[in-house]
Amino acid sequence: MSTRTPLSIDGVVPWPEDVAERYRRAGYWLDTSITAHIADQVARRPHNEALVDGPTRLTYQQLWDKSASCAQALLDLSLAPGDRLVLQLPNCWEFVALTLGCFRIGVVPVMALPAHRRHELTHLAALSEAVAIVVADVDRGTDLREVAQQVAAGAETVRTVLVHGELTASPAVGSIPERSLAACMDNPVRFDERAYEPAGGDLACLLLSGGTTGLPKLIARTHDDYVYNIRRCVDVAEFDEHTVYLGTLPASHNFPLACPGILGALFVGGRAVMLPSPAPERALRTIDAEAVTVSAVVPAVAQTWIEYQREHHLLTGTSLRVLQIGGSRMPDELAARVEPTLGARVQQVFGMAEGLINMTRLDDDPEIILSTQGRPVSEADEIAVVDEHGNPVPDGTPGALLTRGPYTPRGYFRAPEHNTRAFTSDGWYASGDIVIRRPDGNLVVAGRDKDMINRGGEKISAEEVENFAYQVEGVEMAAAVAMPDPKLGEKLCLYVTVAGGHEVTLDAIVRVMSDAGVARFKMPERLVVVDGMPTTKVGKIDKKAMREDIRARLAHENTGV
Ligand code: OOB
Repeated sequence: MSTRTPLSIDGVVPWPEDVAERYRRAGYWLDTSITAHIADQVARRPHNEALVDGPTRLTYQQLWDKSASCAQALLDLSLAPGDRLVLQLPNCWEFVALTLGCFRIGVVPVMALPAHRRHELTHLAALSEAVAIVVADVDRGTDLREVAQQVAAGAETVRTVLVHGELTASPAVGSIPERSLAACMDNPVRFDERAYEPAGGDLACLLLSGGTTGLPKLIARTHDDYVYNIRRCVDVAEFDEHTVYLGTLPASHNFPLACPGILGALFVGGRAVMLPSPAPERALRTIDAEAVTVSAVVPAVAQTWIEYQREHHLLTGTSLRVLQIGGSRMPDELAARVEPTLGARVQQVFGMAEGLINMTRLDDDPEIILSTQGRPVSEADEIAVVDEHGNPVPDGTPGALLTRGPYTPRGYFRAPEHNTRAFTSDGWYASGDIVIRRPDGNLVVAGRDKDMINRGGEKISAEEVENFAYQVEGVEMAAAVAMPDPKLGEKLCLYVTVAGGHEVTLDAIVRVMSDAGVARFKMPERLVVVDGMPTTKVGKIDKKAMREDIRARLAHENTGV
């Protein structure tokens, strides 16, 4: 247990002291760091395998040593406790070693997604005032080293670029020197661990919000709250030392990182297997080869695994016991196909980087598992389902979800204005989801009242895309809405009105966004030019009408009627 007082970082919204005290007294918050829990497992089973990435296999002791080397390298690069580091890596063992290295010395990783590009990374670095950025060399044809230099040019606090892979052969004059991440992994360790051990109240990491505003918000997760998040998820997902977890969604996402995910497997002495993509062939082969017992996927990925297995019968073993599915609403028909094809029980997970995690229990009745998104993982999670005036609605009636609890922070990082909208004055977080609470306590996600498109679990803020559309000449009004997609659930469709004499194309909009360095998954996939936007009675743009319009257009095209 740490005896240090937490570092104060400007812009982190704390829980009220009386609530914090209650969480401590109830044993929800232990005043321990994330890495202290993993250190226990290192001491207990140093020679057990902790992490697998292709041919690389690391025992608990080896992973621990690599993470210490990483921590030393960060200190040598003059990073100090409380400093932020933008972390963008594919799923690989280095991701884990570096994340643990950060945790051990109180450096705070900002969990960027692999798909992010200049636009998002610059924003994340500037908002967090990051002093370092870690990227892979090249990803899907983009030179991320170049992107990192652009980020450093746009966010002046960045003074270190760490690269996973090959360094730039001949860096441009004036660019920030690149360091090799590989060289950080075998550094002799000199720092005194006890002097750096974070306090429970210290910031552990900054997660990204699903995003309903122009640019992603950051969520400050403390060691206390994240440790509790992991412990509760470990219990409900029944992880233990025999767990072999396949990490195939991007590891920087809360779901595969900590619900219970990679960190959960390491908390209980299990093993995590890292895969950079959930593409079905390699994923199914890996499940067999590594005797994976559990994985976490979005519904769109579950569907590709089912289809692939039906056709190619790659899974021959019976190791896979549980498939956690979440991130977007799973159609009930899909849920019913998982166990017969993949041989794994379904665990629905309805969670958010902002905190609250709901899960079905492994021994729930099939009806609950197949048709609800589960219930909170903690008895201390407070849930309210309310109408548009904030009044509770009866069970069985759809309403907006509000929540509070020991791992749901009370505000976004450095976003005071947005916090007044997303949080009530008494600290409830309004998730923007419309849910039905059943009398048995399980929640069913019935829709949402936030302006976001959920593209197979990847969240896109409508406002962000609309802002880009307005940069295209001729666009008068723009509205981004979700259109149904059989594979991803939703895709982004953009409605525009156009000034006389102009022609606006989807290409032109996509070009503006790519030129600005926006992640590919946010690009609109369809453009609808209309004479006027439908409006509600009070004169607001009526997105519901547009969603119905695009649904009708697609149905018409598919049936040809
Ligand atoms: C997870 O986290 P985020 O932060 O990317 O997105 C949160 C939002 C929720 O507010 C909800 O709108 C949607 O994603 N969502 C679901 C869902 N799980 C998440 N909607 C319907 N059904 C579900 N099962 O997506 C996330 C974080 C931790 C664990 C699992 C998912």
